[in-house]
Amino acid sequence: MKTQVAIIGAGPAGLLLSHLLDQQGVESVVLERASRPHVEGRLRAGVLEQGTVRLMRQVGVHDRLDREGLIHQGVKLAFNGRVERIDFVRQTNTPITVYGQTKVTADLIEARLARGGRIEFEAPVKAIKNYLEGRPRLVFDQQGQGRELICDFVAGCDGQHGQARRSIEGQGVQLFEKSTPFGWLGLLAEVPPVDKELIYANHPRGFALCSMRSPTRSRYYLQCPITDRVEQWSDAAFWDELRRRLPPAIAERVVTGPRLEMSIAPLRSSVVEPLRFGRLFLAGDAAHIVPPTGAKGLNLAASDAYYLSRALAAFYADRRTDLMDRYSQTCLRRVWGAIRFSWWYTQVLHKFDDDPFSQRLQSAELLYLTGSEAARTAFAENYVGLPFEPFE
Ligand code: RFL
Ligand code: PHB
Repeated sequence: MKTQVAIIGAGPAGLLLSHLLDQQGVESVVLERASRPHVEGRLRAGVLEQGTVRLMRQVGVHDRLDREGLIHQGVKLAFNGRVERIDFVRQTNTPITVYGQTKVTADLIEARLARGGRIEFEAPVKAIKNYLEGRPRLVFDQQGQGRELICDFVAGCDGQHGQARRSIEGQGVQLFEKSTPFGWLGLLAEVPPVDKELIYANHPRGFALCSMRSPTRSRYYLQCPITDRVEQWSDAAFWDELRRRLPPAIAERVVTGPRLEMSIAPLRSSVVEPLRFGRLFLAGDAAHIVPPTGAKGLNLAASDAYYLSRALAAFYADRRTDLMDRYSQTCLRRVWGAIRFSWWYTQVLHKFDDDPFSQRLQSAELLYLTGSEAARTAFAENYVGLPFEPFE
């Protein structure tokens, strides 16, 4: 099997990249380890930056997004028993769109297949060969048989535990990492959200987040020790703890219901540098992980896909290599912007220890953030998404 660009992974990064390349006349094949229902059912992010929505529009995958995406003009922050709102539109003239990653992925897969694109499911890549010199070759399994895909370039969009990240180990890679001792316990339920907007809550018992997937479906999160297991948490214990961490006026409005899903996600930051190794490029979670607090993971996957598609398209159109040469640098600038914001926001909202000094600092930080026009603008600018770098 041969193609121009071999894409490993049918997550948001790989799928969006295949669409963007197709639009610019570049052929690709996506190899995905998991089955289609598994990929489409993975419950993860929920917030799309305007830049991500713009890319979905650009590739013409926006019908359901336009119908079902919830446009939010701001978010609420609950702390010290008060609730403050930051208005994104007022501060930056830009809203966010609440639309689940499951829908993003399902929409991109459906459109890709409808346009004759190739996505091979249940086709795990076992090895990436010759990417430093010569023609790259992917070795993968399909229906119990070993197969090969020969290509000009490889896009490693296979997430944090994928083959791309494994392949580059020991090649002068720099790894930057910071972990936290806690995670987020998430619960999805078919109940109306407690508020029209997202509520991020800082509380002495720990962080809580009220989010949603639709006007009838809610997604809530609680900070928990990373050692907690989902089996330890009953639905009743989750709802009780959530209400304790919200201001009373909000807590009494929470509508509870049985879980559709419950899971624990770790909170950590990690970046590998560089993102390019000869003809292999890393994009999305394969290259970097952000704690979910800033809602940046999926959006960074989208901006990486954009930069990579432009660089590869410039090569095929005009044999230009400068954008590929700059790929790592261009992506990393936006990545570190998001890492900075997500880390700062995680620190401001979560309970790290019992030190009263840290608690006073958090309180001062939140009062400044919500009280100063300049701070609100800086927050909004980051939350709605830093600009994509112009290409020239
Ligand atoms: P993905 O979505 O992980 O997709 C990678 C794909 O590669 C496949 N794969 C392979 N395919 C072939 N051969 C191999 N050897 C392969 N190894 C792996 C995988 O099956 C998968 O389909 O990466 P991508 O495209 O970079 O997208 C990134 C986003 O998915 C991610 O940043 C966000 O979902 C992060 N994230 C969250 N982000 C938010 O903004 N808000 C959240 O609430 C949020 N919650 C989460 C998350 C990530 C989680 N992970 C990774 C476990 C919750 C969880 C649990
Ligand atoms: C979500 O709805 O899953 C969500 C929203 C905002 C975040 C993280 C996750 O910061």
